[in-house]
Amino acid sequence: MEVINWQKAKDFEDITYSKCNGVARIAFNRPDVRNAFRPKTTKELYEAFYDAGEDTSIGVVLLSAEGPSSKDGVYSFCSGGDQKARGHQGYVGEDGYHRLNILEVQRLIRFMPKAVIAVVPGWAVGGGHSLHVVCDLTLASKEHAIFKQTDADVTSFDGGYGSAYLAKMVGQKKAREIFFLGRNYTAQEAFEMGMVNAVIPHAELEATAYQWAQEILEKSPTSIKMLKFAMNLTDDGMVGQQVFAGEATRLAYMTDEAKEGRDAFLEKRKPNFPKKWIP
Ligand code: S0N
Repeated sequence: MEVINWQKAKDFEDITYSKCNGVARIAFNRPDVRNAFRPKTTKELYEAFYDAGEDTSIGVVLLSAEGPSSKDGVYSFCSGGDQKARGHQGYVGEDGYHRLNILEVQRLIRFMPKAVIAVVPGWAVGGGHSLHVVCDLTLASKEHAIFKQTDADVTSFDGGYGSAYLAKMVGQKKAREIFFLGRNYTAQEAFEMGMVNAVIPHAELEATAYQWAQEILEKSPTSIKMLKFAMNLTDDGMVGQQVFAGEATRLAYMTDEAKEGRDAFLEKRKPNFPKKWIP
């Protein structure tokens, strides 16, 4: 298997961010609190995802996690919103404002024109569970991954992609069971429900995720982008249509018609479009 030579892309406190051969790896780095996210974490996630989205040398993003915990050796992907950063109005940042912005991170993942793979080495809980749901693919550790929804235990719930989109993925009854009972599910159970793409031996998880990314990178970038947006479209309503249609417009710019439309305006004349109505 290829040696993966991750290069640090930027220093952060709550996450790590690195790149290698067309792949960006963004990883939670608060293993002692099961990789819970606080406002600082979501700010850093947003910045890293935005950078990966803009970087034309990057085609696939892995959302993973560092670990295990130095306290007890337990692995986690993410345990959602940091309950210690929660005041009575919501999650509080270092600046004293109540905002978490995890939903903005979700939207970046959802609308970025690149495949995003959740790499789940351990606990995926609460808002951490929702993040794996919103990623395009999920790979999970056979030995350590556990999927669980505690939103209804702590009254900090995701009524968007984390629940409603999950129901489209695993079915209404199963999604309601996951949220209403808050049970633990193994990687194999999550695979059988249809919310995990593959169950991977823990020692091979990261290398396998990188390998899946390399396979995707061999495909046509425009096809991957358009397929992702097409699959999102019906669930995302008018915004889904806007995102897909924006790419259709971009493709239309490349036609002779678009060139003629622009040139006619600039030359102050009537456009003379090619008289071909291709069916
Ligand atoms: C993950 C769990 C199941 C692991 O259990 P385990 O292995 O028994 O470990 P613990 O002993 O419980 O934990 C080890 C240490 O880690 C700390 N810790 C764990 N999770 C968190 C957390 N989420 N926040 C803060 N600390 C955490 C423990 O405290 C412990 O520390 P020490 O050693 O110091 O005692 C288990 O830990 C668990 O259930 N965790 C809580 C999971 C949870 O309820 N998460 C929140 C769920 N809700 C969300 O995430 C909502 C997200 C959100 O923000 C949102 C979503 C949609 C719309 C809007 C919003 C929004 O609010 O903006």
